[in-house]
Amino acid sequence: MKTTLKIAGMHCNGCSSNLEKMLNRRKGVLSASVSLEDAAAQVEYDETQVDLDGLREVVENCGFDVVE
Ligand SMILES: [Cu+2]
Repeated sequence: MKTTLKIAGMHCNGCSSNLEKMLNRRKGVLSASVSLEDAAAQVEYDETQVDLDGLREVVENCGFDVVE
């Protein structure tokens, strides 16, 4: 499963690389890449192990928000 999440609250490369690292650590995430310019995270995940709420939780734990 692939999704693109719009992320609010990232200000620098430190923000985006931290979020990318934390997403990649989440169980069920196969690959995640975060773009500061696009304010977006592209995430490929195994939907049997993590869902959108789980991904949103990672984003919020990093101090950012998912824009609906
Ligand atoms: Cu930052």
